[in-house]
Amino acid sequence: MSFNNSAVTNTAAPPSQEFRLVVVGPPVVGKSALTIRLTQSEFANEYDPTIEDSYRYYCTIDGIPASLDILDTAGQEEYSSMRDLYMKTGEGFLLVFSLTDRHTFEEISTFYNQIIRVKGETVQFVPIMLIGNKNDLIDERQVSYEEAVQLAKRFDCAYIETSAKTGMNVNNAFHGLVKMVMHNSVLGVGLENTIYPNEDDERQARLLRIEEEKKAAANNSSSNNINSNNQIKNSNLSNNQINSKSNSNNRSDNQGNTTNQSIKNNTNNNNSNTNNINTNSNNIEETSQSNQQRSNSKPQPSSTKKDSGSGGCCTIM
Ligand SMILES: Nc1nc2c(ncn2[C@@H]2O[C@H](COP(=O)(O)OP(=O)(O)OP(=O)(O)O)[C@@H](O)[C@H]2O)c(=O)[nH]1
Ligand SMILES: [Mg+2]
Repeated sequence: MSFNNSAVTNTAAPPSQEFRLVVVGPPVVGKSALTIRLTQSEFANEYDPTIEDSYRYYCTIDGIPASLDILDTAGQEEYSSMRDLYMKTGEGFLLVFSLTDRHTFEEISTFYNQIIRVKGETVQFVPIMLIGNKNDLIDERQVSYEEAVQLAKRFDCAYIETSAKTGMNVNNAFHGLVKMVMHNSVLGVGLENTIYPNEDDERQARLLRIEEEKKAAANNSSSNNINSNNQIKNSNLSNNQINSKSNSNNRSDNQGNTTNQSIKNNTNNNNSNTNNINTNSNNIEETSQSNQQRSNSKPQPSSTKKDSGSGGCCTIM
């Protein structure tokens, strides 16, 4: 059984916004393995049932220095009494099932319903990333991509397939969830390799924004027009302006070195404007590594337990 109270000491922690994420789901689906892959860039091959572990992870997402307070929870039923508390305090949830175990897929609704029951009392939208883990075990797959996407649509959340073993999409899963918390929305927040609950809405929103940008640029250029030749030139210019504006949205998210100090900044950056869509996605820069110290301790309230890990970065669609 693991109940760790770990601490990581890095240097030069930037002032950061804190996000409280909770990893939930049935036993043996890979919740701990995913968390360890993100925070320590390792694969935990051994199964050590979790009671509750807490991790601190620093990174930069959408240019914002972020401090992730990640709670890795117990899948085992005997610890289910702890769920209400961490669901209350969590801001975003990674809802993990195993692609190789159909039973865990069927069980995930129980966790979802509990999150909605607990969080629904205080918020209208709950940021949730549904995760199908162990996608490296292709031959053992028991849950199809399509039915997982259907479930995500029913939950009105995003879906992503990961492998803690290979590391595939692990950063995207955690960072995508942070973006949902930041924007208080699942649509249009720029998730990578992730299925939106409603792709048509997402596409429509993006097209609308591009149209609006074109109109605005055309208006600007026509007011500067002196003759038709100039209009053509200005129209070309406005197109370039759109491109240049779009390009400026490309991100280069650098992960900083950190300390284990707990920096509490304003976490109420709930921007619900779903038009705030970034359509560019392919600039990623990752710098990382941190010194890590881990120590075991007796169970404590989750809010007092802090671990830490190395940072990473994510891409914007
Ligand atoms: N092949 C493969 N194995 C994985 C993956 N993720 C986790 N595992 C293995 O699955 C087992 C269970 O992983 P854990 O991360 O401990 O599971 P958990 O969900 O934290 O389980 P509880 O703490 O009991 O709730 C371990 O032996 C892991 O090595 C994965 O992506 N691929
Ligand atoms: Mg675990």
